[in-house]
Amino acid sequence: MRMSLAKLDQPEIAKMEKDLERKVSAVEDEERIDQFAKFAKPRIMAVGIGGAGCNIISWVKEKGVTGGRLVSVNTDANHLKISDANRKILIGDKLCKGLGCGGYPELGEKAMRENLSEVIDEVYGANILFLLAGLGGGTGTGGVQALSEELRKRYATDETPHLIVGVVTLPFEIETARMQVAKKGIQRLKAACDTVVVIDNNRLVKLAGNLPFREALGVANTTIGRFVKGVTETITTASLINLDYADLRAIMVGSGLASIGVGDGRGEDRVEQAVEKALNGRLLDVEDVTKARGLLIHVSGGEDMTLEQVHHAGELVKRSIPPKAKVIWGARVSSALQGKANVMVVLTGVESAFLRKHERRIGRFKMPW
Ligand SMILES: Nc1nc2c(ncn2[C@@H]2O[C@H](COP(=O)(O)OP(=O)(O)OP(=O)(O)O)[C@@H](O)[C@H]2O)c(=O)[nH]1
Ligand SMILES: [Mg+2]
Repeated sequence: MRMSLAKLDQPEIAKMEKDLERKVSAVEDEERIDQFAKFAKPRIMAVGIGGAGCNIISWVKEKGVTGGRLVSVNTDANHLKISDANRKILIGDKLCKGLGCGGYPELGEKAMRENLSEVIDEVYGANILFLLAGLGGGTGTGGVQALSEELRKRYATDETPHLIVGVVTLPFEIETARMQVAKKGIQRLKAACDTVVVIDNNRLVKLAGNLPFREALGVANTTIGRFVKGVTETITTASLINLDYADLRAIMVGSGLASIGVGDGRGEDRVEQAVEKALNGRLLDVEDVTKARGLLIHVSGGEDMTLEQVHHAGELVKRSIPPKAKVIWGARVSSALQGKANVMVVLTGVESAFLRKHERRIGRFKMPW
C-alpha cells in the first residue's frame, strides 16, 4: 500500500526529511573519505644518488619496505648494475660515459641536469621524498643538490603536500679532501630540503667499535636504511603506534639540520637500554640540544613488547629534551625482534658545532653559496 504524503502529519514528514538528509550526508561522507583516503597513505619515495645512495637503497630493497618506492640514480653504470631498486636511472651518460664523476660534484650536478626530466618524472608528486647520498664524492654531492633544488622549485607552484628530507653522510676523517666538498654540499641542501638528516660516518664508526672501513660502511647503510624503512612503514602500514604524515611534517618542515641516534637492547630492561644508547649515540654532534625543535621517537620490538614499555621509552626520551619541542612517535612490532628492542631518535632543528665552525670560515672567504 502506498502511503500518501497528504495523509502524513507534519512531524512525520519532518522525520522522513531528516532520514533522507542523513542518508545523503552519509553518502557524501563516504565520498569525502574516499577522496581523502587516497592521500591518507602518502606516496613515499626514497632516491639514492651516487655510490653510497645506491648502496643504501640496495640494503632497503633487500630487507623489503612496505609502502615506499625505491629509486637508484648513478653516473656509474657498473655500480648501477649491481644495485637493486624498483627503478634504476643512469644519469649523465653523455658527460661521464657511464664511468662516474671521479669525485667532482660540479660534474655530478651537470650529470643530474642532463637527465633531470627522467628523474623528475619518476619521483615528482611524492608526498615524502628521502634523498640519500654520501657527501664528499661527485655524483651524490652534485646530484642531490641539483635534484633537491629542482624539486623545491616544482613543488612551490603546486599544492601537493610534500616533505623533502635529505639524508646524507659526512666523509670519514681519512678522506680529508672530501670534507670541504661535503660541508659546502650541506649549505645548499639546507636551503632546498625541509630537513637534512646528517650522519657523521666518524661518529658511527666509533659507536660501532672502530670497525674496518668496509664494515663501517655496512653499519652506516644499515642505520640509514632502518631510518627510511622504519619511518615509511610506520606511516603506511598498521603499527602498534602509527606515525602520521601531518605530525612528521610538523617537526620536519623548514627544520634545517637533524641528528639521528640509534640504540638497541636485550633482556628485561631492553627498552631502557635502547633509549639510553640512542640518546648517547647521536650520529651528528649537536650544539645545543635545548634548541631542538622537534623529536621523533621510533621504537621497534618483538611481539613480546608491551605498550607500557613503549610509553616508558617515550617518557625517558622526553626528559632529556626541551619541553617546548614537539614530540611525535611510532612503534612497530616485528617477529624477528623477539626479546630485543631497537630505538631511533631524530632531533630536528638542531645546529652542529662542527658544521657551524665551517660556515663562519666560508663567510670570511666569501664563497658564492
Ligand atoms: N654510508 C655509506 N657511505 C659511503 C658508502 N660508500 C661511500 N661512502 C661515503 O660517501 C662518500 C661519497 O662516495 P660515493 O657515494 O661512492 O661517491 P659518488 O657520489 O658515487 O661520487 P663519484 O663516484 O665521485 O661519482 C665517500 O667519501 C664516503 O665517505 C657506502 O656504501 N655507505
Ligand atoms: Mg661513484
